[in-house]
Amino acid sequence: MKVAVVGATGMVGEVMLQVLAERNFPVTELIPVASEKSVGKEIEFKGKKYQVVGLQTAVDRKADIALFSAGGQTSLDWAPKFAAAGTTVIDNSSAWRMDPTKKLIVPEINAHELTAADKIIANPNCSTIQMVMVLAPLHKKYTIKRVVVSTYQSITGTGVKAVQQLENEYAGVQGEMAYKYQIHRNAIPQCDVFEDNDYTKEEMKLVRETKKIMGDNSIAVTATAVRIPVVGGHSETVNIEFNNDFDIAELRKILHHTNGVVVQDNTDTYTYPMPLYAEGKDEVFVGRIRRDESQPNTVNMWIVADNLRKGAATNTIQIAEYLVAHKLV
Ligand code: 11C
Repeated sequence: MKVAVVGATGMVGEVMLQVLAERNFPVTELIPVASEKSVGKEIEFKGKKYQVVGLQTAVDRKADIALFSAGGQTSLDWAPKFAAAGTTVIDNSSAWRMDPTKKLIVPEINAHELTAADKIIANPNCSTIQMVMVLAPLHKKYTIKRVVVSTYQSITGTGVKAVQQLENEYAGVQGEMAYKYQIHRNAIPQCDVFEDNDYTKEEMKLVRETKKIMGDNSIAVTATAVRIPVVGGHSETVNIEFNNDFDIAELRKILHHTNGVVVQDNTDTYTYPMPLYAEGKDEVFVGRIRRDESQPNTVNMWIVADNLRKGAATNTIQIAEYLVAHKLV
C-alpha cells in the first residue's frame, strides 16, 4: 500500500508512524505530509529516512490510503482532493464525523458498514472511542437507556502546546498558554470550546458520536469533560442505565470476552485501570465495575485508554487494516 500520513510531524501523526511500523502494516511507499513550514524535514520510518512533502505533492502521488491528523480545516479543504485522486482518506479530525454521508468507525463495532465507495472515513473522538468500546457489547445484551459520563482527560488531547504549558509550569517558567488557566495542580472543567447549550464541543461529541457509532439515536447521553494534568490517557466514570436488568458476573464476563477490552477489576488487590499504566497500550481498560445501588438496572464503571493510541492512531490504522483485509482499497 502507498500510504500518506497527513500531519506526520504532529503528536498523533508521530504515533501513527509508530503504530504502522509496530503492526507491520503493508506500507510499500510512505508519503509523510505536513504544512509548508515542515516541508523538506526528514522523518524516520522503519529505519529509513523520508522527506516531508506538501499537501498538493501528496495528492499528486495518488496514495492508496491517506491517514489524516492535521486539524479540521485541513481535512475539510484537502480530504476531498485526495478522494478525487482515488485515495481513501481516514480522517482523525471532527470535520466529517457527523456528516450523514460519511461513516464514523470503531472497527470492533461497525467496520462491517464500510464499502469500497467510502472514500472519506471518519475516526471518532478519543473519549468517545474508549467509551463505546465498552458500551457496544453491553447494549447488545441489555439495551442501554441512558449514559452519564464524566471525563478526566490527558493534556496530550490538546496537543504539544499543552504539554509544553505543563512542562513550563513544572519548571516555574512563563510561556505560551494552551489553556485559559494553569493546568498544573488543577482540573479544568472545559475541554474545547462551548456550544450554545453551555456544553463543550467535547461533551457534545460524546453525545452525538456515541449514537452514530452504535446506530441508535434512542440512547440518552449526558457528559462533563474535564482536563487534568495527566499525559498517559483519558479516564472516564461511566454510569449506564439499561432497559433490562443484568447479572453483574455475566456483565463482567461479556466485557472479559470483548475484543480490545481488558477488565482490570479486583478490589482485594487494588486492581483498577489508571492512565499511567494505559500509556502506550492499544486496549481499552475497564474496572471499578459495580451496581448503582441508587437506581434499578444501572451500573457504574471506570474506563481508561491511551488517547493517542486507541483514541486516535491505533483506531485509524485498524480501519486501514480492515480496508486492506476486505479488499476495499
Ligand atoms: C481532547 N478529545 O482530548 C480531544 C482531542 O475531536 O479529535 C481530539 C479532538 C478530536 O481534547
